[in-house]
Amino acid sequence: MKNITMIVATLLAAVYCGRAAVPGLVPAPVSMREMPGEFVFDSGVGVFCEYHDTELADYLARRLYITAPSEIWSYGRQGKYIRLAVDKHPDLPEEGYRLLVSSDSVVVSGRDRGGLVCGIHTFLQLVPPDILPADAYFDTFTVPCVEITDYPRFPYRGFSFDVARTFTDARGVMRLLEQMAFHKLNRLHWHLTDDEGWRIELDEFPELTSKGAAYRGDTSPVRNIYGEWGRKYGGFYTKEEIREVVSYARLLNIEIIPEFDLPGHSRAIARIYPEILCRGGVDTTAAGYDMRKVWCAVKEENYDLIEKILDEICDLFPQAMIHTGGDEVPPEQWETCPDCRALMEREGIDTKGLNTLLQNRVGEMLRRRGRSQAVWNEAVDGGFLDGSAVVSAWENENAVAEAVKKGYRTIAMPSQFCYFDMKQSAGEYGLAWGGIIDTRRVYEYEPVPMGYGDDAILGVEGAFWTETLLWNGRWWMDYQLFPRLCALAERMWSPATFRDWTEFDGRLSKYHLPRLSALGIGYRGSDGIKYLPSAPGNRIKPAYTVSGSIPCTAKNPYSNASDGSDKTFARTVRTPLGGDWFEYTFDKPVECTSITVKTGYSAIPRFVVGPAVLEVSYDGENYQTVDDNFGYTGTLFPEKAVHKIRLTVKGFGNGEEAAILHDLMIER
Ligand code: TNX
Repeated sequence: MKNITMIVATLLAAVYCGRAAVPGLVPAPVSMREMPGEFVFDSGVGVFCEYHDTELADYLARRLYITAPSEIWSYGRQGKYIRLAVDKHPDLPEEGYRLLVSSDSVVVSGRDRGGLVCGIHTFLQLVPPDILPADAYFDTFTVPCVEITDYPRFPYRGFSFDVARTFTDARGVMRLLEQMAFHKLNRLHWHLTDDEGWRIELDEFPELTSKGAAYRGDTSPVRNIYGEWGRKYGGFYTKEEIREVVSYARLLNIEIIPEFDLPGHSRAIARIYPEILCRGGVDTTAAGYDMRKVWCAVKEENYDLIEKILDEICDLFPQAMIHTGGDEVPPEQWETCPDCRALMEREGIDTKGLNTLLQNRVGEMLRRRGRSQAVWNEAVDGGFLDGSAVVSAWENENAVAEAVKKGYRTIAMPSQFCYFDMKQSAGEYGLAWGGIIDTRRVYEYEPVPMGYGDDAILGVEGAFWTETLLWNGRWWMDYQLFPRLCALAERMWSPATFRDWTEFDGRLSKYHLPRLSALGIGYRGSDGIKYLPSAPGNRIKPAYTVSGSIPCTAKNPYSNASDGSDKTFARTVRTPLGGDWFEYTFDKPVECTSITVKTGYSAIPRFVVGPAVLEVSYDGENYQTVDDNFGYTGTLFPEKAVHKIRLTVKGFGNGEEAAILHDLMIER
């Protein structure tokens, strides 16, 4: 009998221990033992912490809808409880934690505060997904008894977010922070400046945000790009908002690395201060994609200006690292500047060397302020950058290997695996220059260059560039990030040996995607269908024809906008001007919940129809206005069966040589 018990116990241990038993945590923990029994949460359960800083206890209580105030822990407590602690755990690496769920208590104990935050988020993945929505309320729920010991593979687990190309307000950034913390990411690389926008308010230079580096279109001095002609759009963060974001990030164990991108990608600031350019003349190009401008590397006044900007940035971001760009510096502007050429000749360097030289000066400014510098990999192409610099290696895996070889603290983020503005399959929206990147490709990525150990790199970073976000709308960001970010989080956190795609994919769909849904996060299903928080239902494809006042090209006729394919489009032979019109006529009036009209080229959002008036007709004769400031896309929620939809162009049109129309997106 004893033998049988032993055999059963051994078998159970085999089932409960090790990889096979991991019940759907993402990223997978280093070790987890399931135990019999469960913790039954009821209204008597409170959250306790062991030190006087109760903010994390309050945070967890809020997430679990515990209304009783969090308390400081005292030994000898009776009853059920959740206890948060920071124990030194000398055996665990930084940000490690232990989580013990037994039938009468939950104890999360971090090696440090970061470890505690990671442990709390593991616990939030153990509760039933129903508990996660912001408006959920449950008297009782259960959590399986487990013992977890966990710690990260890399100290730097980052995500880079471009708010310059398409602005996302502070609330949207805080939503991203929550999504990052849920996946144990700990660095937000906040891309705040670029050719297309300057998003950070500075006291010394209020014109940067007030005068138009933050806004485009309408009455702002900077004309529009990315389509929405005539419509004012954009935005910036006030200092107060930045402080709020920084403080929320700190709560969630996320350090923010602000990026002031220079010397390239500087058109927005140069629109306000043209004197920073080599040839100080006013930038007369009205609009267009990717108009890259470069700071003159010689003018001393430029360095004074950079000092002042860094003063304010350092004041707003108390943590150590500041990113100063250095990527994609077009050489022509320096090559044609007599002063820059003289400097290059004197120093015996080319434009790459000049980039490194400039970055070294900027790095020196940061070190004087007690800060460290991060740069894009091009900044170390032209010579030696101070050894303390961190290199964000983005161009390809070779750039990662090179930075490691040169001895820099390196962040691996090759675009071929880590850029979530890339398409997930051939027929979808998104860029493709880095390749088509599906979740499996991300999951199977190995960030450490061949022949090196894990400590050769500081960590890994995912990135979302937003040239295409404006065109596609807000939901698209969720769609591009999830579940690819879950896969990358596993590469950042879980041991290198955990690499079983089938297991991960199963864990994702069985356990983790339901959590994302519960949190209101949209994602791409493996079938390519978008699952959105607002659940638009199924797409239908009723027959209709498209016509207009301008002929289309032979290659891209109107019928391309009604052929049932999102890959084809109709393209007019000339620019649409005020009074031009386009019409979608259904063969039979269609009953549906929504119709989305999409215009413009999908890879780079140009050739939109707007500004225009979008109208609907239910009887085929009379029209009602849906949107009198249509830009590139618009959705109508019809009251009855729709007969026709019309777009009438306003004002000066889109200012480009053509307009592009896509199939309607119709939801049942
Ligand atoms: C390259 S990543 C860039 C960005 C673009 C991105 C688009 C990097 C340092 N430069 O400016 O937004 O490609 O995918």
